Amino acid sequence: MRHFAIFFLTACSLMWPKPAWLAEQHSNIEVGEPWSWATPPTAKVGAAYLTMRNDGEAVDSLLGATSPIARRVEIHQMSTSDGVSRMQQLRVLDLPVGSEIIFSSGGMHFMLIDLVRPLKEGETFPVQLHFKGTGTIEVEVVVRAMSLKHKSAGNADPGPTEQDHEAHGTTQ
Ligand SMILES: [Cu+2]
Repeated sequence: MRHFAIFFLTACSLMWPKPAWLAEQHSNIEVGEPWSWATPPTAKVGAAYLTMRNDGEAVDSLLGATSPIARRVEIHQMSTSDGVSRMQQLRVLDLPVGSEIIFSSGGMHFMLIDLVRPLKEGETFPVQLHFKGTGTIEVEVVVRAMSLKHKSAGNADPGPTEQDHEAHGTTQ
């Protein structure tokens, strides 16, 4: 029942501005714009992005995420040093009071490992975010088309390339 209530409140907050009476009950974590790239038919991994804001008065932490779309969901940080891109798995992601964390192509992302099916443009799938203080928040991730712009060379923000995906596969 509690799980359902959390889902209901999450769904509400995505559709309408939060009414004052809801502020007490709703979590202090605001999650916005969850999205993902579409994947090629044979892809085994995908990446999802969103923003998280801690509007509460206490620090919270993201402990992990799960989804029926993939066997495992990991929090990854992508960084580049000496011209080499690396993925680092974060076990815990702290959310200080007032902080906003933006997951974005080429930066922090949720790695969807062992996809049960490819991600198709226009589809949505649920992801459960597990917070230490707030508990679980479920969001619907919207799948976007992999644009030609992102595939072209020389783009400063190339997004998750086939190479990145393969790299993930081999580091497991
Ligand atoms: Cu990754």
